[in-house]
Amino acid sequence: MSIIAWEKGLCYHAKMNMLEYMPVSSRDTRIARILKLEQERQSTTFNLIASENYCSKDILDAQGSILTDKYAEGYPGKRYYGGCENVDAVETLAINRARELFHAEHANVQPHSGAQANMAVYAALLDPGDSALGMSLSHGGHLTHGSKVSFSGKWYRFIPYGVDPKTELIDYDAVENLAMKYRPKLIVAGASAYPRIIDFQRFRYIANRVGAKLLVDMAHIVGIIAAGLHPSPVPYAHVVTSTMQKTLRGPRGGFILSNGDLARTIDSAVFPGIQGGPFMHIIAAKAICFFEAMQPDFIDYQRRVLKNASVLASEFQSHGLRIVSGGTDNHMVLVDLSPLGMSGRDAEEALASAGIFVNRNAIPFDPKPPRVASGIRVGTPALTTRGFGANETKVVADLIIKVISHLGEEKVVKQVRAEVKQMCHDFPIPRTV
Ligand code: DSN
Repeated sequence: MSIIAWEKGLCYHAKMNMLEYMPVSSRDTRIARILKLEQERQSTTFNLIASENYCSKDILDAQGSILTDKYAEGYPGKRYYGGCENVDAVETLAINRARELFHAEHANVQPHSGAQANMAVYAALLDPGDSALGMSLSHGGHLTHGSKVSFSGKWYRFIPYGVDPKTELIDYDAVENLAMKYRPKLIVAGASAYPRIIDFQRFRYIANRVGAKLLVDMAHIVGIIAAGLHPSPVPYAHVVTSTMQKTLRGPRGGFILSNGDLARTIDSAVFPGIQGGPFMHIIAAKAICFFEAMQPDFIDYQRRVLKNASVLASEFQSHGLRIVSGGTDNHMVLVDLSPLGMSGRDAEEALASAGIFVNRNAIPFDPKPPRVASGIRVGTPALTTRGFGANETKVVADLIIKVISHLGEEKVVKQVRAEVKQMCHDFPIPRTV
């Protein structure tokens, strides 16, 4: 394929089983080339990063649509700009679909990201200096759940909770004790690297005991919840935040669900509290994403995501790897590499050279710093979108094991890279989902 084709704005992947067209800049050829390289990377490698996925072509198109040109500060019917009748219809659809999908009284679809959704909720429910409980980053929580390097840990007094050292499951008794001791105004449940079901009912019970509000950040498991395959936090939490781009397979962005009585407070915390004009092109893509998540095939997809994760966990275990918490209930597996004398960084880099992308991740009570980490987090949403089933996932597990058990062996890396490429060729990214 020549770069001339790119400069005309179209990319044709003759090697793929499908025609894949990708709009690119006709003038900025440097960016066009980089996009081409990224397309090549995504097409020919395994993506096992638990927070990534491949959205549909409809969602991609909406993100590149003319709605990007429209300012619409405010909310449907209450804007600060003229000409908002069409974007009002888009945002109303997105709101109604989010409410329907998750059985929520109120939805705000404007947060630009999950971090901004959390920021808005804190702005709505807390004053600077107020106390809150959040899961420690080093035990699987998220930066915005009170990490000292994030605004959340700088502006609010977050007290971290974690997992039991033996079971590696959330220690709900310890959470309750911390809540009784510190009487926080807010308890944050939810995680970025926790492979087990979270007991939202128990969290609400604890929140009630101390008169705290409960926020559930369901960003990682949102798609599984939408499919009814993980208990929903909506009946228990006062507020729920999420991203769109992980298991939900949507555009990048965030949203917030809440009880009706918090609707005005949440809305004004998002706009004008922490954001200006909403990204209407992204909100259109969010509406499409909610629509796609209501279709029966989405439930089937999520079942396969879960099945593939459990196949990964048991394959790893059968080869002697230690899996944090002994297994998985969701889309990810956390592998402790310390018994192999290897860091997460070493494994991540070796796997990347074979075309397999995962991320280094701290394991609970990790003695290594986060940039090195003792584990890797391995997720199945993206490869499942590609069409991988249990058989292919077993091969994926075997290839991962092959690379990490032959660290530094160039011949093995080459062999695995060739197998990865072939499987990617056989299972192209289905942008027609
Ligand atoms: N850091 C993202 C993840 O990979 O889980 C979430 O923000």
